[in-house]
Amino acid sequence: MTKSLFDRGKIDIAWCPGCGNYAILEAVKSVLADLAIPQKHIVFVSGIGQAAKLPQYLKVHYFNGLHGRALPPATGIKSVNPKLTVIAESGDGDMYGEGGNHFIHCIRRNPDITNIVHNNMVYGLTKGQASPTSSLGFHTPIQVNGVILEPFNPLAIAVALDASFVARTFTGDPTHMQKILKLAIQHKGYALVDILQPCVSFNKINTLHWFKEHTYYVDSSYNPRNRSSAFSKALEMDHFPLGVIFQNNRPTFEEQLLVYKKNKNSLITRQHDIKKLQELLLEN
Ligand SMILES: Cc1ncc(C[n+]2csc(CCOP(=O)(O)OP(=O)(O)O)c2C)c(N)n1
Ligand code: SF4
Ligand SMILES: [Mg+2]
Repeated sequence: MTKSLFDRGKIDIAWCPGCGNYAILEAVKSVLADLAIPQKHIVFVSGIGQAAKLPQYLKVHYFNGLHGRALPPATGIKSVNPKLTVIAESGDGDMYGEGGNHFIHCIRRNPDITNIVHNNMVYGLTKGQASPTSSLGFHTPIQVNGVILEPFNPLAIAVALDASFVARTFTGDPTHMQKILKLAIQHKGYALVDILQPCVSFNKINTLHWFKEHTYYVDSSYNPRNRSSAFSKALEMDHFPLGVIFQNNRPTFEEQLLVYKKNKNSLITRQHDIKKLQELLLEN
């Protein structure tokens, strides 16, 4: 499969020149092509923001939901049709702020979906307010004296909740980004990929150069199956570790659903008893 299959041809892309989102879009296309998943079996779900526009620029099925609400429909879509590859993609504000509650409970449920978060440490679309991952002291037109809160740590939260796959990568290294995205999509269970992404227009602190200086790769001796060391790794915020931070093989949400215990056929393929459904709706 070639990457160009996912191109939408001549379309307007509403991202600023130099934005890290372009590198993510190209990496996503390459990985989908490499994995050779039929396009009709791929569904993207996103919320609101610059990052959340990514599925609009891909030739796949997608559902664009409310701000911070990508994970519930992604979980639902995967549950009724487990054959699909479901990818929920949005920004740090959308996933960790407005969608923070869904982020937590989606990790607990462990649906077999991939969660890609473009972490530019700012609200890009609304022109530069602080996001949950903005650094302490980060100045914005709203936080005029600098952010007074410690940044939210998505990786530490995910490891603490026993997420089944937790990884971080960076738009400055497309090869690494592709490797991590591929592993995440192939992983069975919820897979978080936090992608450090520069916002060239509204974050003049966490630039491409800054990310290069403040990241390092976990080495080959690192064991992502050890939860205690994964938690220590996730807590490192001065220099962000890049790579697979944590991985386990706990049962997925779909596997645990009663409707699939005796009958493995996906819900989407089953005959529905409309009469029974109507009775149920009328009763309540
Ligand atoms: C309920 C609701 N609250 C607020 C907004 C305004 N809003 C739109 S995008 C956004 C933040 C997006 O930030 P992020 O998810 O980090 O995406 P980025 O634009 O940085 O890629 C906000 C606050 C909205 N659209 N809906
Ligand atoms: S505002 Fe920032 S995140 Fe949004 S497109 Fe421009 S550079 Fe990218
Ligand atoms: Mg953002």
